[in-house]
Amino acid sequence: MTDDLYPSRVGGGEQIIPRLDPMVYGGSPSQESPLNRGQLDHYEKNGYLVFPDFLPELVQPLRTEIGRMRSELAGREELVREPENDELRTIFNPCRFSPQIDALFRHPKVLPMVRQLLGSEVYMMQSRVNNKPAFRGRSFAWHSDFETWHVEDGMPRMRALTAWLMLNENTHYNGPLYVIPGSHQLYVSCCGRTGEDNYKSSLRQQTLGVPQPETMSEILREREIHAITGTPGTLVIHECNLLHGSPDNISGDPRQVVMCVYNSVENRPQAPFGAERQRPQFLSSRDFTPAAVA
Ligand code: 6CS
Ligand code: FE
Repeated sequence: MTDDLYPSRVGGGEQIIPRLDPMVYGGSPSQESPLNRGQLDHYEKNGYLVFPDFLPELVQPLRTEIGRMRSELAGREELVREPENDELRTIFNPCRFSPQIDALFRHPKVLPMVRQLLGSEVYMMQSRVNNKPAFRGRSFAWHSDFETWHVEDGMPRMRALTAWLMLNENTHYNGPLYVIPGSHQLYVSCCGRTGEDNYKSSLRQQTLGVPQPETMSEILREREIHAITGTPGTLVIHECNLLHGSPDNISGDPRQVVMCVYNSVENRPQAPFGAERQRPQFLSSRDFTPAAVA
């Protein structure tokens, strides 16, 4: 077992500790590289990249696929409901149930960028549809994805990212993703301990791995919150340790995005660093086959 470089939920108090990993793993970009120096610098500094109008032609077919999965998967544990009502919040592992969603995340415009940022072959660790219905879609608390993947899934290092596609307009009002640019450069070691099957409640409402208001105030003293907005077909990539969250959707417009987490094949999870058992495969795949372009 490797050392725990990022202890969290191990019974101590909450503290900010340094990041020990690079943010961009690929070396200098060449003429053929999908991402140029300016884009790599933006990712390194801010922790995310936005590609407007990236794959607009896929939006309608993917929305149709999601409609189909909603009914076909009814009753399965991949479907997660909102904390306060019965609306659909998340569909996990859509890549398993939809060849078209699987193809999106192996797309020749997507996969090479991911490999470049992570500097290796990658495997698809988790996929999901996040659904924020009009009026009733609920928030996601501030968190670093990596914190959960480290503590609950055993991901050793920060060498993963999430790519996601907007399936309708993401405005300031319909519960868009909030990010804190630059926050991926520090790590919040959180308090508490992870109970058994924490995921059963955390996917509806996360309480562990959520920094306390005092820590968030400290982080926000020198940083800002940015809402990621865009038209359908916009692609976003965010780094695994970027602090992010999103507010309730009290607007009349739904918000729906489809996401995929890629992890470097050189960063295989091991035993969880802060939980008794690994989470199920629909949350953290143990199929480490390098993703191939479709
Ligand atoms: O559980 C996960 O893998 C992801 N979902 C949530 C709500 N928080 C942590 C992580 O981003
Ligand atoms: Fe997240």
